[in-house]
Amino acid sequence: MSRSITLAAAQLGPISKSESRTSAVNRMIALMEEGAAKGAELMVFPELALTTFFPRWYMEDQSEVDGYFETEMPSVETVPLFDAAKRLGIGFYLGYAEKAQNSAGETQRFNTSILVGPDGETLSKYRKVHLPGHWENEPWRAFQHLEKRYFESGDLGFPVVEALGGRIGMCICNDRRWPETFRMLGLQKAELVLCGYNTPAHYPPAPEHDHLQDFHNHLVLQAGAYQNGTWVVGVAKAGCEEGCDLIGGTCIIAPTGEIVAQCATLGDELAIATCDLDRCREIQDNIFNFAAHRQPGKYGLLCQ
Ligand code: ING
Repeated sequence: MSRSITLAAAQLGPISKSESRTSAVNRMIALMEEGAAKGAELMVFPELALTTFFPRWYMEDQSEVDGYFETEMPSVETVPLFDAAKRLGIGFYLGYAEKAQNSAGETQRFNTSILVGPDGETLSKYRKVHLPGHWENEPWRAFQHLEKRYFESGDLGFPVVEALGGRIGMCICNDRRWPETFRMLGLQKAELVLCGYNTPAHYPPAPEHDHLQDFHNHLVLQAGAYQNGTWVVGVAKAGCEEGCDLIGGTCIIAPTGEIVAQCATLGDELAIATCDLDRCREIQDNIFNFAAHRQPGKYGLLCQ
């Protein structure tokens, strides 16, 4: 009996600066309803899925910045999404900006994702480790990328949880570009890695690479899947959002590295596939059998 799970990669088109969280949630519920009708058991939404990608702007007023953060989850505006998930018996991955208090009472801000089960309970939380971009306003850029200014690097590691019949890990956007991300999950024998992203088509520090953004997106997702023998779901916030073109390329990738489903538009769209988690064994027991072939003793401290 195979351990199959039907996944819905739920791409979102642009979310404008003026669009309410309720509007974004309603769009996600519509996608969840569509996914449920097509047999989906797990919905994967993008990074920072409740608001526009606000790190594209320089803000000095902390209260303005904090307007993009959630202080609780579920929040008032996201309760309907959790309720829909329970009603439909569907789990979901959601990316959002998290404002939290640590044990010392200090405020912390993270670029966060959660995995929520079909009963509406949060099963896992991940906080983005690799924060791209810069700290201060750089007027030469067509748009800013101030994640380093608005977030702290994640402090929860790279958790893999047993859920929905498999071993599930999460990452967020720029994390997918770093092989360490997928290897940290692969060393825990992840079978499914969920990754939301907001990726501009234009990369100001190296515009000569702009035409490669879609290629690089699939390159890193497919490599991460193959080199760790895991299913990977990459989900975009796509389209022209407040004048900034974001790539699409939402896809579901098999442990072999093959793309088995992908979105064709830059709007709200599902890519759906039924994924046999036992197919991870084809890779994890053979070409990337870490116990048999990997040589951590030979990698030295440079690999720490
Ligand atoms: N966005 C981009 C990403 O890593 C980026 C930042 C774009 C880095 C293009 C390099 C090239 O996909 C986020 N949110 O991390």
